[in-house]
Amino acid sequence: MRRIRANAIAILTVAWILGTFYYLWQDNKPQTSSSGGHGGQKVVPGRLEIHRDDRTIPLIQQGQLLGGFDEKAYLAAKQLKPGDDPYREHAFNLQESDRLGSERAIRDTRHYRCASLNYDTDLPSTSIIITFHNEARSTLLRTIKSVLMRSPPSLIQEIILIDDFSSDSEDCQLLSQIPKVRCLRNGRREGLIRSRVRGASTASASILTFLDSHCEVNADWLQPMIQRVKEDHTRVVSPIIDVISLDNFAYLAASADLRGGFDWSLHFKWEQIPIEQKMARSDPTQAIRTPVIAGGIFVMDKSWFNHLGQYDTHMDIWGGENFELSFRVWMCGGSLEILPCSRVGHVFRKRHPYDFPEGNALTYIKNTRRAAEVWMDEYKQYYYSARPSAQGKAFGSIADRLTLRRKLNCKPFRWYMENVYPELRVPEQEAVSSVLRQGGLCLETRGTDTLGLAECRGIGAIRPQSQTYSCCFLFVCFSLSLCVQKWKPKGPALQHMVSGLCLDSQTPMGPLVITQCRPQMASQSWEPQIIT
Ligand code: UD2
Ligand code: MN
Repeated sequence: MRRIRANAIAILTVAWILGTFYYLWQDNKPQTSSSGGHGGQKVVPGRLEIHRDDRTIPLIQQGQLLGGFDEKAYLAAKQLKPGDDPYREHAFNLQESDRLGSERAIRDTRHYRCASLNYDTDLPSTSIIITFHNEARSTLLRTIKSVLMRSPPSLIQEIILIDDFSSDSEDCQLLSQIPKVRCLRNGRREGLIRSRVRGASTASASILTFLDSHCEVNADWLQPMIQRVKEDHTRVVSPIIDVISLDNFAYLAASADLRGGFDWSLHFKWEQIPIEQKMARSDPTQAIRTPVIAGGIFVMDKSWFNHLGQYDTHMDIWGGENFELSFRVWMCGGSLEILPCSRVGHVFRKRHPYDFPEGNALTYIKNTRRAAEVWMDEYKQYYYSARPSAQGKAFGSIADRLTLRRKLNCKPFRWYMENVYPELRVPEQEAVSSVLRQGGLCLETRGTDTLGLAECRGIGAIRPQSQTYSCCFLFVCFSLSLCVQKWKPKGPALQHMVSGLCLDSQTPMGPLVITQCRPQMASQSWEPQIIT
C-alpha cells in the first residue's frame, strides 16, 4: 500500500517537473511582432490567438513560417526618406503601411454564422498566384504572410509571385527564401493578364487562387472557396472584398449585399443584389451569384481555367480581363459567385501608380473592345454608343478567341442578358446606333436646322441620339438644333410631340415638312436601320 503511494507521488513529481519545463519552454518561444498594442494575447501550444474586442482570429504559429528569410533587412532596405510624399510611388500611404509591420490582427468581418460552418477535411490544395509591378515591399510581404498565417498549411501548395518587370528584381527574389514562395520574373513588362497566365501555367496544384499584391486575407478565407470549387469545378468563386484604407490602412468590412455589375461602357461597379434575390436569401452564408467579378481575387479549378482558354493574352497591362473572363465563364457553361464567408481585404486606389506604355485610355479601350467584339454579339453596339471613342481604335486580331468561342460552343450574349444580368437595361433598340431610312434614302441634316432625304452615306445622317434614351425615353429626339424637339413613333410615322403633326417627305429630294399624320403613306414611313 505504502509502495503504491510512494510510486504515485514519484509519478506526480515527474509530471509536475515536466509540466513546468514545458510551460517555461513555451513562454520563451518568440512571439509575434504584432503583440504590441493589440490587447490581451494568449499563447496556446502550436497556435497564437489574438483576442480582440469581439472576435478571435487564429494565427498559425510564426516561428517556422519565414524560414531563412530576413524580414527586418528586407523592409529596412527600402524606407521613405524624410520629406518624401508617402503617396507618390504607390498611390497609397506608404508611411502607414511600413509602420504597420508585416502582420497585424484584423477584425473577423464575417457574419457570425460563418464561424460555425464545417468544410471537408480532404479539401484539395491550391497554388496562390500573385502578380505585381513595383509593389511596395511592406504590402507585398503582408499579403504573403497573411496567406501563410490564416490558411490551413495543408491547403497552400505554393505561392507563385510573378514579378512583372519591377525596377528592383530583389523585391521578388528575396521573398523566395520564404518556404513555399516561388518567384518568376518577366523579362519585360507584360501586364497582369499575361503574367497571371504565366503563373497559372507553372502552378502545380489543381486549384488556382489569384490575389492582388496588396491584400490581407481574413479568417478561414480559403476553405469556403475551395469547398465550392471542389463540389463543382465549373464554379469560379470570389470572396467579399473588404477595404483597406489607402490613407490609414484601417481594415474595413465591406457590405455583404453587393455583387459585381457594369454599364455599357464596360465600367465595373458594385451594385446591390436585386431585391427579389435578397428576399429569397434566408441564409446569410449562402453564395451570391454575380454577373461579373471585380477581377483580382478569385479561385478557379486549374483544368477549367485551361479548358476555358485561360485569359485573352492579347490584352495588355490592366483592365477588361475581368469582363472577358466573366462573360466566358457564364456563356461557356460555368458560373460566378461571391462567397460571404470568405473575406479578403484589398487596398483600393484612386489612380494607377504605374505607367501604361501605350497610355491608360488606349489600353483600356483595346482590352474592353476585344471583350466586346468576341463576346457581346449584337449588344456590342451599346458598348460603342457608350464609348464612341473606341470606334476605330486598334485592338488586334481576335480570330483565335472567336475560334475558342466556337469550339467551346458557348451561348450567345443574349442568353447572358436574359439569364444572368437581366437588370442591365438595354437602351431602346432603335434609339441608339441607327439611321432613319425611307425607301433607299436616309434622313439627313441640311445646314443646321433643315432636314432632307439623301443617299445613305453615313456622314450627316440623322441618328436618333443615344441620349434620347435618357432624356425622353421612348421618344426620338433628333440631333443638333432639333434635339429640343421631341418626336414619338406613330406606327411607322414620326409624330411631333407638340404639334401632333408628322414628318413627311412630300417631295422626295426636297426639304421635309410636317403635316397631318397619315402613317400608312410611304412618304411618312420611316424605318430605323441598325448600323454597327
Ligand atoms: C482591379 C482588380 C485587378 C484587375 C483589375 C482589372 C481587384 C481587387 N483588383 O483593379 O486584379 O482585375 O481590376 O484589370 O479586383 N500589375 C502587374 N502588371 C501591370 C499592372 C498591374 O503585375 O502591368 C499587378 C498589380 O501590381 C496588382 C495587380 O496586377 O497586384 C492588379 O493591379 P491593380 O491593383 O492596379 O488593379 P486594381 O486593384 O485597381
Ligand atoms: Mn489592386
